[in-house]
Amino acid sequence: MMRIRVLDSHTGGEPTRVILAGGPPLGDGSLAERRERFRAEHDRIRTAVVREPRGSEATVGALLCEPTSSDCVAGVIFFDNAGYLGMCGHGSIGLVVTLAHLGRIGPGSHRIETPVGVVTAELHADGRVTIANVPSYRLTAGARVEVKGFGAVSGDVAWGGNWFFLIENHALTLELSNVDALTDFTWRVRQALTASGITGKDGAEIDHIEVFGPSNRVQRGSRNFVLCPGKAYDRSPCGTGTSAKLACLHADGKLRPGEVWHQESITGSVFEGRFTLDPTRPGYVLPEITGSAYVTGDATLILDERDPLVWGIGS
Ligand code: PYC
Repeated sequence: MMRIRVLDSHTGGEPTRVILAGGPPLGDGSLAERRERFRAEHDRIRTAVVREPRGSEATVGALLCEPTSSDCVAGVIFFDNAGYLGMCGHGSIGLVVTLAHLGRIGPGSHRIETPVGVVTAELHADGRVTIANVPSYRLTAGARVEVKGFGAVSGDVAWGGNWFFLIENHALTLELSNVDALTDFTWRVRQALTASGITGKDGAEIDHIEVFGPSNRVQRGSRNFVLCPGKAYDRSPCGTGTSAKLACLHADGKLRPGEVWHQESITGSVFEGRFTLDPTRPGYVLPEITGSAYVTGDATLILDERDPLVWGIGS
C-alpha cells in the first residue's frame, strides 16, 4: 500500500495536482536527470496519480523536488496522462498558489527550477501570479502540412517551454460546444506533422497544437484552443502556449515589448501576457504570464496493489 499526499488546484479551469510527499525517490542531479529517472524507473506512479480513476485526462501532475540551486524555492517536474512536460505555465501558477496555501511562501518573487530551466514567479498581494517563463522563440513561420480531411493547413512552429504548432487560418468555431471537432482537427494536424517530419529544434516532436480565433471578451488578444500531448484540451489559455504566441506576435511585428496580450481560453478564462526582448539572443522573447489559481483539494491518494486498476486506466 502506497500513500501519496497531494494538493489539487485549478488555474483557469486546468487542474494541477502537486505531489507533496510519498512520490518516487529520484535521488540527486539536475531536474532533467531526475525527470529521466522518473520516466525510466517510476513511470507507473505518474499514471496512478493523473490517470483515471484518481485523476482525469486534463490533470497535470507536479512532483515537488528539492532544487539543486539554493536560490530556488522549489524544483518541479510536470507530467500528464501521456508523459512528461518541459514546462507548464498553468501548473507553475498552481504550484505557487499551492505553496502559498501551505504557508511556505508569501507575496514576492520566487525562483522555481524545472527540467528546461529556472522560471521566476511573482506572487502578487491580490493572489494573482506572474510567471517569467523560459526564453521563447518562433522556429518556423508558415509551415504547410497536408491534413487528412482538411487539406493544406499552415501554421508557425514555436517554443514556449514546449513545442507548439500555431494555426490562425481555419474554418472552425472556437466554442466549448465544438470541442470534439476541435480535438479531431488538432489531433489530425499533430499526426500530419509527425508524418511529414515537421518538428521543433533537433527533431523534437511538436506535441501541442494551438488554434486561434476572435474573442468577444478581451481586447488586444484572442481566444485559443490548445490540444495537449495526451489528446486532452487545455482548459486554461496555456502558459507555454501563450509564450509561444508572444514569440510569434513579436516575430510578426504585431506586439511590442511591454504591451499586454490577453489570451482567452476555450473555457473563457484569461491570461495576460507580455514580453521583454532577450538581450543575449536575437529573436527570443522573455515572456511573462499572469493568471490566478485556486486550491480545490487536499488529499492522500492510496495505491492498493490488490486493485487491478492501481496504476490507472490504460497502464
Ligand atoms: O499552461 O503551459 C501550460 C500547459 C501545458 C500543458 C497544459 N498546460
